[in-house]
Amino acid sequence: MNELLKIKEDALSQIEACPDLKVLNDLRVHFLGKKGPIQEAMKSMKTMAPEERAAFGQVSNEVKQAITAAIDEAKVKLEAAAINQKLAEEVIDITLPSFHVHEGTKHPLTMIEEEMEELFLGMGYQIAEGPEVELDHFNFELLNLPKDHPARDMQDTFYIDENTVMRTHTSPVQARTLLSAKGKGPIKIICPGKTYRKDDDDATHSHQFTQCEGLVIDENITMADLKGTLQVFADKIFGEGREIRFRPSFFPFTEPSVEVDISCFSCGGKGCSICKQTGWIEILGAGMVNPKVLDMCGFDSKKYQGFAFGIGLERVAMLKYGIDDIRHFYSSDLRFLNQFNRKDS
Ligand code: FA5
Repeated sequence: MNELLKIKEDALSQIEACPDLKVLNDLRVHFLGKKGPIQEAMKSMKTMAPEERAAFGQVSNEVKQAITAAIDEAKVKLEAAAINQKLAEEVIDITLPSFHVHEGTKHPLTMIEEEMEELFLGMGYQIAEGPEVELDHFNFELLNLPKDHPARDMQDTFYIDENTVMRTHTSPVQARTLLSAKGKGPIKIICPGKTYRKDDDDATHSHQFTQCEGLVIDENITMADLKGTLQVFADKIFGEGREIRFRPSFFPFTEPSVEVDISCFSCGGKGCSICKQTGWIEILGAGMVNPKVLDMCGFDSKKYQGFAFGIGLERVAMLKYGIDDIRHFYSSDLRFLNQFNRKDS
């Protein structure tokens, strides 16, 4: 019994003097563990008389409980002390000058894209998406460009394999949207997105660029609807008072097809260096959806007609912001990008 009480006294004084949680844990293992002094003392119970054994057992339990309680209490104190010490060490000096955090700006292409989305959503369009790694079937064949069609040369293509390409334009989304509508109009979508062509990079060409496709399908849609829509687009993006004109062109997926020019926003049509003295700037390709495309994509071309257009967004941004080289968009040069702070535009 005396031995037990001595163990208790020894344990309690060591626990009280314990400097940190690690030592406290070592004390717990030592005093309460299987090879500890209490267990050792309890071995003598084997030789005790039953009443003595019961009394000894009771005292040893009390000693264990007292040590456990002292350890728990010390643990709470030491934990609090450790937190306080950590907080004291980590005091924040609020007088230190802060790091300057540079505020990002939106990329000019993102700004144009968002402006267009806002405009067309306001006119009841929906935004469609399609894959950038596209099947030849959607990029060409369903757009009336069968294999070996000479018009395929109009777009120099990155082939992944015989049947898979990096999409050369956003027009495959037309085919995908028509097919998923299962022959039932109306459809009004735009699709902004990345496009790829094996063009050599220069001031006006990039091997990766951005287009925004537009597609409207319904009964009784005419070229006048296309012209009215593009007039609204020109007014909104380039400012009121822009005139637009259609020039005959060719795309296999539209018939008739047009190139669309807007009157020069810089000289108002008189002629300047931006419009190469013509008074007009070409901004997009468009046309009435070729009935063959409608038929191939499950629409009754006798009942439905529609128009489509494809705008090069770098071209629009270059004109709108007076950017002279398309490569600026992809250089990640902060001196260029920081000029486009949305708050000022
Ligand atoms: C097309 O891509 C047609 N899919 C557009 C279309 C859609 C016509 C729907 C009719 C109906 P085009 O190859 O002309 O057309 O390209 C459209 C625009 O993409 C061009 O006016 C130009 O602004 C831009 N573009 C084409 N190639 C490049 C290039 N390498 N770098 C930057 N912009 C380019």
